[in-house]
Amino acid sequence: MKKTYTITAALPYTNGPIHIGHLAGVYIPADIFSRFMRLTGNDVAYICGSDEHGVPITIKAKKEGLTPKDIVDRYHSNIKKSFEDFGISFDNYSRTSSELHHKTASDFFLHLHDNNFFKEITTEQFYDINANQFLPDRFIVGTCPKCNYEKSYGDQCEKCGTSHNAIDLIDPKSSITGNLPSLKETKHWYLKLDEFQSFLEDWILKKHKSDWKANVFGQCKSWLDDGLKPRAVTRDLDWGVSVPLNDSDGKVLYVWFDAPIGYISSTKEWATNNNLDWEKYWKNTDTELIHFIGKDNIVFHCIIFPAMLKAHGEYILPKNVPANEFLNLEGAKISTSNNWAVWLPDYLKEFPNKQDALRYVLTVNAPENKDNDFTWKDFQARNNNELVAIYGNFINRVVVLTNKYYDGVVPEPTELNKEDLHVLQKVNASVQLINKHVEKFKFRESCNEYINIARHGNKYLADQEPWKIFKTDPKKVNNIIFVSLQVSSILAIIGEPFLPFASNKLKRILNHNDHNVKWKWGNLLAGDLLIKPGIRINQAELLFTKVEDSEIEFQLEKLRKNKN
Ligand code: B3M
Ligand code: ZN
Repeated sequence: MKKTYTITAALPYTNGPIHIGHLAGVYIPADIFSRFMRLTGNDVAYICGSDEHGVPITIKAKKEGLTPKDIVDRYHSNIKKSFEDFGISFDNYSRTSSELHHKTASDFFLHLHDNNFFKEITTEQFYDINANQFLPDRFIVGTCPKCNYEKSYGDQCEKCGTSHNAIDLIDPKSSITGNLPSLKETKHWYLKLDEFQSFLEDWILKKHKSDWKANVFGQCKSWLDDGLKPRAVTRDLDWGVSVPLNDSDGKVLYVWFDAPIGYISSTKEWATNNNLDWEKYWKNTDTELIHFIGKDNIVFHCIIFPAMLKAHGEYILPKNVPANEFLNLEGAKISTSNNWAVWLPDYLKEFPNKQDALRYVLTVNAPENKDNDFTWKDFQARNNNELVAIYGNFINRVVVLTNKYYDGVVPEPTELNKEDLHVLQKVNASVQLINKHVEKFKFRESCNEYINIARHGNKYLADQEPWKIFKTDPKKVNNIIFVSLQVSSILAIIGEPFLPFASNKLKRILNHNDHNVKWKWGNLLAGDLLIKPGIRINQAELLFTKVEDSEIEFQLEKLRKNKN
């Protein structure tokens, strides 16, 4: 049955380019899911945008002697382009500095304010006398009270993922001047999270124990077990959405209050541009809202944002939040500040036209249930041994033989034999499995199953050896090529979520568009033919090319240099 999906991918901070960790953790899984749901006939809004507020941006601007606006303008375009380059198929990519977002976030805050969901509390906060400003969140660095990591931020420890109050850090220092901060009184608005304790317990612990991933459920449970407390949703900063109240000079909304509302404003922007009703995607209880995020964002998407949505009263809550763990690079944590990363703009320069290779390796090696490691050797092996040697080789053989024996015209089959039917059955089973895995957010397994289809086809062709019997048994060869072309067509169609560039190329080679080849999510054996006899296909083109040893050596050398 056709469903409506609102699929969100975490809004990246616009303080640097995108790296492979971002792609593997959030944007590729969300893209596979979105493309797959569109392919199977659902109504999809795949929503994202730049997260342009918050301390990381201000810090970067200070470091470079620029304004926050300069920084977000630079990286918004840089990031947007990377997503386009890698085929991330957002329906809308917006930004939180937009007027529409400021208004949406402001109105949301006011609505909660007017309905008495905030408490005004005056406390002492860290203040840097030399810099003449308060030090919220990342403006404070100190030792994490939970795991003892020495560079924990005021709001969250990047090592253990705990989020805390700056006051609780051991040995706090200003990240602007390095000074020991002093304390100064200030008033803020706190969301009364404690009032949502029992609602959230009921919703998460009772209703989502079995369908949310164990890592997500576990983090939620530990938050709820600790007991929720009111949480400040405003900050003393000059960059962000201004607090829309009278006595609030110099205060903005906390970035984690406004950013998730960015999903809503991005949806509004898209709907307006396309003459659609945005409310269908956020207020209709039949719509499935799915948030794709990294594990450090779990509490914000599973506890705080749902509490905000519930408090507002008109919104649906997420059906699932399939958060991933982290991707490491060559055995070490990816780090922007240590330049230990593979940046997408660099990758594209060094491996032009190899976006699918990266998408593939990041999918089959995704940190779905535990942190995982990206190595250049593994990248090379998977590209050369799987994409080139199995998938590419199969397609190349089929297309070359079709051109050689039939002048490119799909042959008419006669009765299929046991082997022919067997390979079609196997492909059919793989297709069903892919469907099942994607619905359960198991993208590694679904992508492996996808390559299994090419594996089945490749083995079938190698076993049948049509090139040996073309003269003696032409009827049998007709069947072999016909069956192989059906398998190739399935690969082109169902490969679109995983390897969109190869899929497009293959559709062109097989002339799918000219012949309006469409696929019902049905049974290949029940006569859902994909490519009919008589259709003329095009000449072979390579779908994938090898990665050479020298290219891998170059990447490793680049990393080695960064280490020193
Ligand atoms: N910008 C945090 C991050 O990149 C953040 C996500 C916002 S999603 C609403 O980890
Ligand atoms: Zn920690």
